[in-house]
Amino acid sequence: MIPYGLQTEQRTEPLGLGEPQPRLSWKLRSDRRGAAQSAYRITVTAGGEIVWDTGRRESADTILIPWEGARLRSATRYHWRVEIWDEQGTPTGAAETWFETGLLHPEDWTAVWIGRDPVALPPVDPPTDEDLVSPGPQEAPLYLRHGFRLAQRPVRARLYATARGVYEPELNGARVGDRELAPGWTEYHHRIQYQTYDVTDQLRAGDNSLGAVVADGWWSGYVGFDPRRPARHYGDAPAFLAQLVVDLPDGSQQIIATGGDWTESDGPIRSADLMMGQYVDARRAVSADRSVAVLDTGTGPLVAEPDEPIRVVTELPAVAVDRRGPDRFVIDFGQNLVGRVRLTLPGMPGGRRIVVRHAEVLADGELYVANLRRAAATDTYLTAGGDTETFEPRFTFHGFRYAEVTGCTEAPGAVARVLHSDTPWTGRFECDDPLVNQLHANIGWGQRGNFVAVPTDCPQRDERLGWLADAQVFAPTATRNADVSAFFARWLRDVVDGQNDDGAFRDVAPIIAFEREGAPAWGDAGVIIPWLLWRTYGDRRTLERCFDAMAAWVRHIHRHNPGLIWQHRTGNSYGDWLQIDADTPRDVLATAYFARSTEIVAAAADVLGRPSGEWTALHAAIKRAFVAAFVGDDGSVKGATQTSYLLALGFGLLPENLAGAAVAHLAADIEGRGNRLTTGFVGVSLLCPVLSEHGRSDLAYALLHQDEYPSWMYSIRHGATTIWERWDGWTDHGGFQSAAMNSFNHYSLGSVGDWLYGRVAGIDQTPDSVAWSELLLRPTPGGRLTWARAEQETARGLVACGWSRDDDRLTVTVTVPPGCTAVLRIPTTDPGSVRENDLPAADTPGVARAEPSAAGLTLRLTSGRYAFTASTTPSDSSPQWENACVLADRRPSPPR
Ligand code: RAM
Repeated sequence: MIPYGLQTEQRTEPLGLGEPQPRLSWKLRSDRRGAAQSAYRITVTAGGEIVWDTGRRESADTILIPWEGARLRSATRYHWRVEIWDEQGTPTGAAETWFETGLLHPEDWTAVWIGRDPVALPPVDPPTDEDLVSPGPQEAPLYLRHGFRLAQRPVRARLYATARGVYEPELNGARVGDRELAPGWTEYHHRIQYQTYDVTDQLRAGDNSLGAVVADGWWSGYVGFDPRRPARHYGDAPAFLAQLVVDLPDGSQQIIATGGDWTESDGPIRSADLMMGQYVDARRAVSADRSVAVLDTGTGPLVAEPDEPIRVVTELPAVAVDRRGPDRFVIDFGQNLVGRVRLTLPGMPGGRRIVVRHAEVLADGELYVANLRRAAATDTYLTAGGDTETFEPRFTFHGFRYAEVTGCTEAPGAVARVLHSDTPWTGRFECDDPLVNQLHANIGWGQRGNFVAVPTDCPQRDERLGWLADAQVFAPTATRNADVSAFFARWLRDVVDGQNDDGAFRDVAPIIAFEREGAPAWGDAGVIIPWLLWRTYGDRRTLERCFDAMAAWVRHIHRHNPGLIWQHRTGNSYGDWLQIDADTPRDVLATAYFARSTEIVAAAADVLGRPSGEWTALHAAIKRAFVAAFVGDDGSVKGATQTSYLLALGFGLLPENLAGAAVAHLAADIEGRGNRLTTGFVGVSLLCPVLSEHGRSDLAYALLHQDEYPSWMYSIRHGATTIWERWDGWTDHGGFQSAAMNSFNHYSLGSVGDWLYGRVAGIDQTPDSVAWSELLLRPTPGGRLTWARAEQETARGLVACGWSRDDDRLTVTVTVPPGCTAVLRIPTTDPGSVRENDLPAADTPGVARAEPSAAGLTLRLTSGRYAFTASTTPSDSSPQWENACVLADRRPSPPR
């Protein structure tokens, strides 16, 4: 057994950590059954000295162990090592990693904010949309520079930098690091993140120059669909702040910081905007220097960047370059993606104007851009002239599959550069149905494209906001695909920062355009996601930090709705957004979420050792009020929409004796429509999970395979490579939905991804399990599939589950990480037939218990890899069989 995947504050080797008491984690790997850690020892050194030694601790803990060592110093590299002992007490392995602190104290900073001097260059009129695409006199990006001398080559150098805007640092003319769109987007009034770079190798003895290019970004560019720019959201011009700390061989230290002695100038980038695109005149050099102005800070405090930066993560070559005229080409990258195009242009004279436009789809063979609304998404390049030139825009990103290039008579070389917050990818799902695999791929691409600094609704049009409901319905799926622990923990700070004095979360975070109180299912994300991070990653600290805000949200709803039916202060009350002709009553949806959030606050209070009685009682009272107001004696729920039933069942609001009837109503509605769904953003996340939970995986599979409108497969049949915003984004009967709101890359309806991992392949955890300590493995053969499998790199190690079936034999393979246990359900009508290598399951090493039932065989497993076979009959995936499983599973449990 070995420890691996060591992390500090949920990051691998973070440079510039800001947390004064970081938490240390590792994962475990072993092929041996029953392997478990019985003890660990952490030792930490800095500068050759031991700063923390836990000694041998008899403990199975591996996740987020809080720092108890000496107080951390700024700008210091800490090396840590963990040694572990197995369940026999035998030392079994060790691993090492490091982290480096950033500038931990405000007094560490000597740098000041600098920007364009309004006296040296008086402001011009704010640019119009047209100016951005084809700029007028304004010069948006700042080219900043400062020369300095070093007596010797440094032994170590760190650059700490940030911007009001987005920036790329440069040292001696070369770019520093590989971050894109730093410092990302936060509630800038509350916090602005700085980045740390190791620049030791980019400095030399003698003359050096430190610089940066700074563009508007979220700070002063177009944000959301608010037409104001220069934005009054944050500020009207970009600024920069940097501090270079150089350690010289003689032990001295030299600090170079932004200040009034820096210079500023124009350069080839004439304008750059996240939504509008970039305009470059490659003939222009960085021009004469002007002095800069020292600015006030105008932002919240500087904080270290706590999560993965945005990077160009992958590249896709063009799959087709189609000539459409003497100097016009349409390029297809084969995938709707987020990033930009890198063009390699054949030699041509200087000043040729190359224009690149982007679109997600084609209409009549040409780019369809109406749905981008005011986002011009147009990059313009005036050639320098001469041999081959390369053009790749910066400080902007687009959502596209197709690009149109005009101005060049020979076909350009084209590569799509895909960028997003670089959350480590952790999940894999596969089955034998290529359409289902395509759905899974579409969900993954939706996640990539919309995890850009904050979780956004869409990446292409003039919106790209951190919508809360979208995030909460998709978050469980996101945690399957990638390690989004640090990403969401950071964004939750924006969510909490956005809460108003009355306790209301908002619809979006950071707050742009939507200042109203959050709507039901939107504001509730502020409660649901911290709980999800606790359940998935064991992140108690984030739960603790969010708890008061979570409780304040529930109090806010309660205060304004003392009758416990949430009908007042419902904000924009979007309901089951984008449902299909099945408008769930707003009070049903709202009250269900009120109950849900209250239930989570009660569970969180228990976890944190705070009083929970008030919340438990309130939750019970809301449930009673829900039933009294909305539920009939026959199990019907007001509105009788699929989503009415899904909320009532999924959030456990019905009395036990009515659940079966409600499931029957739900199933009848789906079946009555020829196995079609009507759910919008809110209901869809519960659809397949609730059906499976109530013994109707057969129906969940029917919805999965459905390819008539509305369905997931309908979009795939029409060429979707990402999840669409709307079931009817394009239909045979109506063509395009209204361009006013029709994104082809919105992750919300992709929330079914969680069910693909959790039920189709079968990876879940028991209700009381935290961070996958006790797995619940329920492989669910069904639908057209003959096999499915998934793997997930969890906080404790690799979990896998898969199944395959032929006429009469079912094979189930699972991996349980060291220290974890699993409850594995093998679906068979003949529990006695379950074997591993000819041994009956009960006698298999690592099987702690085998419980046969009408539902199949339930095995309690210790860690290890297993492969069981069972005899199977087609009836093994029938609803009756599943119902037996469901009954066996029933017991009170905290919210999932
Ligand atoms: C749309 C957004 C988002 C949704 C809101 C209500 O504008 O794209 O997905 O949450 O509306």
